[in-house]
Amino acid sequence: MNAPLKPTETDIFIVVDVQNDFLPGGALAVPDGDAVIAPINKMAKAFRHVVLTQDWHPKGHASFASSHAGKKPFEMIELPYGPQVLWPDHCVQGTRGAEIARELDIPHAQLVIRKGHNSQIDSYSGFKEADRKTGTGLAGYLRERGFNRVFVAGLATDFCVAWTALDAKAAGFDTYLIEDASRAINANGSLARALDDLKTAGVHTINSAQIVGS
Ligand code: VGL
Ligand code: ZN
Repeated sequence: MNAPLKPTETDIFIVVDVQNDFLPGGALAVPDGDAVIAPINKMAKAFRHVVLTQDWHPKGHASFASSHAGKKPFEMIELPYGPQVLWPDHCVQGTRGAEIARELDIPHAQLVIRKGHNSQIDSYSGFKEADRKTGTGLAGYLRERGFNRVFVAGLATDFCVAWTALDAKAAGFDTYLIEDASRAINANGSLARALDDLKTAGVHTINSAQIVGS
């Protein structure tokens, strides 16, 4: 197959949260999570411009079940900004689990956006925290660099990848989520919901073959 979406100078590839804790054996392992690495490495070679995101929580973060007496991972609570899924402790700043996977082969990545560092606010999106107010600066960075199209892949499809793609679209970028280069947690129907939200928002869902051929 040819590659109808061949990357150009004004395209950016955002690789979301490919970190040890989201890979097999990690604290919040995404099923089949390591399957994203080969297609992401292949795609990244086709892009001149790549940004990484890194989930980066302080110890005792409000999204950790362990921070709330009597609560277990995957239960919901209400935080001041709205409903929050509770997670196992993961991606704690400075730990091995928080490191970007060594197998990721993208030496030309230009920026690493760390997110979720506010102890009281989660941040699935690489653009905006879960209070939906506090920005990370990524939209301004991408605009100043003159990018038009945003391609998003990584972990997990139904949380950080989807929220990042939705916020890219809301910020005015033509946005593509690469499904075969992403994997989902899929807790309580979250994948179907995320795919529905992406469709409604006008985010294109594609496969990596449309970018790199097959
Ligand atoms: C993520 C849950 C909690 C993700 C991060 O990267 O999708 N999910 N923190
Ligand atoms: Zn997190």
